[in-house]
Amino acid sequence: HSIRAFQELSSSTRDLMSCYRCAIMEIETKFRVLNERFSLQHDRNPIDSIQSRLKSPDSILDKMLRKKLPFTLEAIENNIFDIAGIRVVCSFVDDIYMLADCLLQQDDITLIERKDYIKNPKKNGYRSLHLIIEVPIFLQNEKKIMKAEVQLRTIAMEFWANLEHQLRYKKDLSPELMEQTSYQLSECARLSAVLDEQMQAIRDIIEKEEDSSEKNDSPKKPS
Ligand code: 0O2
Repeated sequence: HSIRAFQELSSSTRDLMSCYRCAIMEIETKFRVLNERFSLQHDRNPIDSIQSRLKSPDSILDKMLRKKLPFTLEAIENNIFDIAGIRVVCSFVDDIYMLADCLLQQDDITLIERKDYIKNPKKNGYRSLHLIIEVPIFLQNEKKIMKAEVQLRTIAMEFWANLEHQLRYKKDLSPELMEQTSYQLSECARLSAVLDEQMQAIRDIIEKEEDSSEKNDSPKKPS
């Protein structure tokens, strides 16, 4: 019944979904530009990969039902903020915060909500920085403000989240095995956080060394 209700909105739903796709394009471009400029200055890419997705109708409907919302486009736009989802995977934790700050400094971006699951991981060990933002899109004759969810995470966080997501759907496990795997997953999350910390520490040492050798190499003023 609910799927039919959703489909009956078809033409305006398609229009709304197209607007979310445009928002994804805008935000992806912003991150590509930041990556390009950073790599020019620092000779390395802060972004490993960008993956985007439009939330599926089923998943939107699930969320509407969970939140007991009416099936109207207005209710979707005003309550479901992750229809446009952009995931930015970085090599280092510092790059996550640097990119988030650069994005939020842009004068067409408005921050609606920030959830820092890196500083405050979820109970199961999930880590990522989530930003709900508003971005303008420019259509033929109008400007529309769209909401989107940006998830920023390291390669290690992405690896863990993907595996955890796969395993969460294996529902035929016995309660004992469930408990054991939950414990093991939280251990893996802890190890992945240690890995991130150590990789960051190594990079910091290397960059410091490069900075000081650049200073030493720069031509000295004649005395
Ligand atoms: P999908 O398939 O990515 O769309 P809210 O959106 O605020 O109503 P919630 O769940 O509090 O609901 O939002 P939150 O905490 O910001 O998390 C939303 C998204 O983060 C999820 O989207 C996942 O992509 C990711 N996420 C959050 N917690 C976990 C976790 O424990 N494990 C993994 N693997 N991913 C997580 P969806 O809608 O669940 O799925």
